[in-house]
Amino acid sequence: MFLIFLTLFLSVFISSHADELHISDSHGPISIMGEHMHNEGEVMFSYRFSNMRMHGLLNGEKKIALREAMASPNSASDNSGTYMNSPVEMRMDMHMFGAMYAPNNNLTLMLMTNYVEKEMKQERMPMSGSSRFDVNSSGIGDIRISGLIKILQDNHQDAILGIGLSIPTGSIDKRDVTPASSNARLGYAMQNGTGTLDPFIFLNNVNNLGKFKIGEQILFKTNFSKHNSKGYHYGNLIDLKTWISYRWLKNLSTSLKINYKYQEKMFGSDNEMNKRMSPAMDSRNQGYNKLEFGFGLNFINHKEFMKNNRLGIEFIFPVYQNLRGIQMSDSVNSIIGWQYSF
Ligand SMILES: [Cu+2]
Repeated sequence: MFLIFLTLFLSVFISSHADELHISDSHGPISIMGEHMHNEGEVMFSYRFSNMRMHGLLNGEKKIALREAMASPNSASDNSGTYMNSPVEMRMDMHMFGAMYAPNNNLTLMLMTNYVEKEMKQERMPMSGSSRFDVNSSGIGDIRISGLIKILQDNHQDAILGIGLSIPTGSIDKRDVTPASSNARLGYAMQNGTGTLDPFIFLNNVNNLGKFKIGEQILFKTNFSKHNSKGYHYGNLIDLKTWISYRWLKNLSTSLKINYKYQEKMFGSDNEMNKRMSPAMDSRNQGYNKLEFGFGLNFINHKEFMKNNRLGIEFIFPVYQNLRGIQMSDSVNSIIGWQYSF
């Protein structure tokens, strides 16, 4: 992984002699993928680092205390049993690697993969002394390939149809030490992938109003292969984004993004995850409606040294969360990213 990154970086220094200057707002906020295409023969590499934090619990829309969560019925025992422990907080660091290539002006191919590092803090029920423990997992996530097809492109508007496939390269058998076992399979959120082949389709539109740009993206992701090897699959995902950006300078723009996400419930469950153990192991506690705001900045270097290298930063805040069952509540997600095309 490191070698790939090093190669990318070297290729930047060798080939950074494009004549024209690229413009800051010709790409959308850094958290959005597939919002631009490339000209024939162009290649782009990207790296994004995202740090996501979750803290505390929600039951539906309502805040719920850890002890309350542990006293709630699990879905394993006819609602008569409760949970033995509860998640307290979670941190996820994600390194995202991307490549784009345009074989012609009407088609851009995109490849994305990532490496995740996750940590979840849990608390045991009062009967077990309320002690806390951490579980960790890391590894490669799922790979996403997609094709971006030009629908319309002129001075005022840019419309793209994207069709893609998520390939289950991420592990769904991540394990760690817990008070109950020295080698327990971790909960759904701690796994690195979905375990299923998931096709997705999206429409992206950007309207160009001089220094302002307004964009929309509608994405729908579903599932081909039904249950994965552990007996479950994630439900459909609908992801709606709209953003507005303002170009202050040729090399600097800022953006405001609104993102609505609907994740359907989970189908099936992993038999090795004990639903009595934790809300995080109970497949009933999956799925959500979420609304987020994102504040972003795009910068593009116009100096000779590392010319046309882009830097994007975005901070994403949850505005509304309606979670299915008991789940951890999102707090801030920060993303920083680098992009370079030649
Ligand atoms: Cu690109």
